[in-house]
Amino acid sequence: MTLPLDIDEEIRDALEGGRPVVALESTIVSHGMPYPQNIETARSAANAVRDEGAVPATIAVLAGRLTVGVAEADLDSLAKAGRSALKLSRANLASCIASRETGTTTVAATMIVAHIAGIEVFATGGIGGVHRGAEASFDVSADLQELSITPVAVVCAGAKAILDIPKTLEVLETLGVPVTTFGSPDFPAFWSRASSVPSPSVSNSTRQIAREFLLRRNLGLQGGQLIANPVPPEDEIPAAIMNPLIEQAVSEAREQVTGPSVTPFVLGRIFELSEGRSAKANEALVLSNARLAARIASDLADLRKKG
Ligand code: PSU
Ligand code: MN
Repeated sequence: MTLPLDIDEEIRDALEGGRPVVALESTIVSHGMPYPQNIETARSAANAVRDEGAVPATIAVLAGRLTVGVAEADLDSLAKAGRSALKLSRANLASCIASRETGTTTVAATMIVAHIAGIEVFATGGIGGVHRGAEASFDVSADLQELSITPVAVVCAGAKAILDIPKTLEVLETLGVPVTTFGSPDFPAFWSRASSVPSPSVSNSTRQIAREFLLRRNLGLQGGQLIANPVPPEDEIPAAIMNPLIEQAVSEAREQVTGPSVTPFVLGRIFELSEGRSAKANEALVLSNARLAARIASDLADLRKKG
């Protein structure tokens, strides 16, 4: 059985010509932000990738077909579907294809599809991780395991404080996933640049990050790497403002939801509780990540050309 895979022509050309391509996920669109901010952010992220000279490739599953480069009209439908869209990760990707359904891809599923298409760099907002209270709930995102299996470099703004950041970094270390923060000593906490948790490694050079990616392939080390890009200073929201809202959202989630619904529920409640205040920061950091990912992809394309 052949895989139902549609790669947009511009993306296919770029990949065949060794030009830089950046994958973008779609669960952030359906489950990460409300409409219409979600579609606006998705559009600006794609434009930000183009501004830096790379080709954007938004990934989803449309009527059972793996789609690399979702067209504007389809992306708009996914944005409007919101949380009624299927949220796809490693566990349910194949069943969505088998039943010819439509779904949006999380970080884990986007990495899998990007790798199949030959895309090595991916930009998102925040990754999934170890949830607060995981010692009781065992809720650890499949994103972490995926980073240890699939060779894609993922650029994010750290992890939201809905997660337990020290535990998330511990698990990444156990899994052998390199974590590099771009230009700052702390692993960032999404809305805030600082988390008081030191990053396992720090870099100021996209070229060095690209070189590390290639070396890991040469060493035969499986898995990807995580690049954390702190939110731009002018857009950050102090932890003191966000923390009480996060506490409330997490405690409501504990009483009301389990499983894959936890992250979307908490993200939605934080948006409501902050009355959209967090939205501007969210959009700014996604754009900043898209730009950094495009620069890493360009360096990677360059290094590959030089051999
Ligand atoms: N964190 C965010 N925004 C998001 C997500 C996480 O700040 O949109 C989404 C991503 O798609 C991520 C997924 O891969 O949630 C993780 O879900 P879970 O914790 O159920 O693995
Ligand atoms: Mn979970």
